Amino acid sequence: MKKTIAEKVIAKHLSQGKMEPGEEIALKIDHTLTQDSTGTLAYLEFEAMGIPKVKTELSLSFVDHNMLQNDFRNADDHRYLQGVAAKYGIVFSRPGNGICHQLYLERFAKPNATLLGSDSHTPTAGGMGMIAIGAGGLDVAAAMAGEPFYLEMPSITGIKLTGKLSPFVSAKDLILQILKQLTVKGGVNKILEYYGPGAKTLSVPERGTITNMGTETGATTSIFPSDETTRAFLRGQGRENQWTELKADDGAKYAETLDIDLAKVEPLIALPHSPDNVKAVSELEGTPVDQVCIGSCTNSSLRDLKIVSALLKGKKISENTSLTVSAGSRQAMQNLAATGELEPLIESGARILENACGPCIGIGQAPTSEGVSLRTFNRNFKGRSGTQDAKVYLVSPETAVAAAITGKITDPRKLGKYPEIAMPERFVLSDAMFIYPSLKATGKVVMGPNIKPLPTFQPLPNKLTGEVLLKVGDNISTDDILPGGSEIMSLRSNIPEISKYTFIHIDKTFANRALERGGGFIVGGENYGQGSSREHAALAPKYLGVKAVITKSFARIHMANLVNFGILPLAFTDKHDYLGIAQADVLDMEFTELKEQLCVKNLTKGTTIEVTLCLSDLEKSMVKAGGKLAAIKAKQK
Ligand code: MIC
Ligand code: SF4
Repeated sequence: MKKTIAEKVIAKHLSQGKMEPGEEIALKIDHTLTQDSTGTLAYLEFEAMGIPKVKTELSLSFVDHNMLQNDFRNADDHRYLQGVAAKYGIVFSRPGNGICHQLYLERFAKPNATLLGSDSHTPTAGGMGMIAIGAGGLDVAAAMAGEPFYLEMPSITGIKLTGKLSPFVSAKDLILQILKQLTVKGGVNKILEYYGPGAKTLSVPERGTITNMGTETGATTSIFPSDETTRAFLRGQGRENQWTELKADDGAKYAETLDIDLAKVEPLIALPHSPDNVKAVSELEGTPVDQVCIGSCTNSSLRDLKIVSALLKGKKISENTSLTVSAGSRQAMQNLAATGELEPLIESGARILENACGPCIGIGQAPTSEGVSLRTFNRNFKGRSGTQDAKVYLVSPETAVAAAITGKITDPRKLGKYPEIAMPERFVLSDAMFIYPSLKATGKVVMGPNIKPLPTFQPLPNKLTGEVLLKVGDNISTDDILPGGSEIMSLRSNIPEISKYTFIHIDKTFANRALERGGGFIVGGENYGQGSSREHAALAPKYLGVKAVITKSFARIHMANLVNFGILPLAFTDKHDYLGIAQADVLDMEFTELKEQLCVKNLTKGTTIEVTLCLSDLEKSMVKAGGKLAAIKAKQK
């Protein structure tokens, strides 16, 4: 059979199942990645599994999200993570080293391998020809324990690129164009595979920008071929020996294809409050801009910083606009400094932040009330910046600089001549901020007072009764379910405390009501749980007693997280039934077996509706046991 590149990597790692779209498959995982804000739970879960050392080829623990140390809590998390890494054989990336996805791409990604990460933007490494998938912490913990990763075999969309991007148009504009076409749910259960002559014109970091934001389409992952460009990047990183070629067989078939002529892509911008709300920058020209933020795992590579530096050279930022720049890694920052290209940033008035996620997840730099903020990031969900009424737009680094200089949304093509930037043949390399575990090390694991034990849950009863605690609309993100920001995120290791913030910006009475009523149901629209991989968005509702979530459809990672924590993910068999349920209705369901079709009685309205439970036998057994951890423990007994 002629294979696409995704099929080749999957075939090499397939430990169960058939590579047919919709079939459950199990993949051997070579590498795992965690970051601090999902990592503490992932490692508590891993520790509960009782495995002495990780069983993967390589496992990495990064600290990049909760970087503010306003009190002991985040610092204690960092200390816990460092101790766990040393004890269990995990490479630890110290706070300040940079953002997990950027660092992983630079130092560890290699073609033809698999990566599972407890962060939804793990597919960034697809820019290196990997199958890199985001998942909940528990799935990553299971992979560290040597378990394969189970998923639905996605269908493969081929995206054929021809031509070359024009001056002032970059990879971000291309992925925004794709998002406009596919929307935030168009990629669910798909792999976006890039090919064609246009793909060759894109550098590895540019490919990383595209695969990073493929996540916003809901795609399982995105992948580029591994070619001479990949090889040159690895050579520059002193890792050419890890290069292997990866290309699709001639005549390989895609389930569907998109054709994009790169020369026709223009500067684009995603409007508040969704990454797929895309328009041409030229349509919004003149809108005053209060803040510009450059960075995040989407646009913080050396390539991006160099173009920003070249465009800012000799210029000052507008006095009405604040500009922040956060490099994706210490390496990118060091290389920028080595060639004197950091200077124009400082000279221009940019505020240079730590190499971390920072403003992307509301850790500092919240915009002014009703402020307009242009960001090179990947998500602009309402309130994510830390200011509920701010208007966040997503743009390329080129468009970001144009706004920082002029103080308003400006087509970057007006900035004059597009500068040529030279990428180093050999990067300045320093791995000093990685701590490699030694074979003998045991590591001292210290838990601060904010790190609470994982809650345990009972098996699912055969009768579920309760109130609809909340009814929400389409595209509810995990940021809506359990928001980011420094205050709430400092509680990531403390489920009882963080659960108080569940749905806080949608309905601040939710947590109390759920506890008072002894739990209940949530009703949602399409693409429920889009966005991040944070399992807290499932674990906190579970802690509050949520028994089932009934929606028109789910986002992939969140649905897996619900299953992992024993919440039934049910879909309306007939989507019109969504209209027949109201908040506060009392629902009742009884079953002897978890069948694909189940009945839900609405005791308030006196109606009965059918819902679909689309789970494999393995997943059903996990929900029944009260979650994945309970199922693993039951197996060990
Ligand atoms: C995000 O971008 O939303 C995050 C913060 O990186 C999350 C992970 C988390 O919630 O800790 C993600 O993308 O998975
Ligand atoms: Fe960090 Fe933002 Fe990337 Fe999430 S999307 S990993 S918060 S930079």
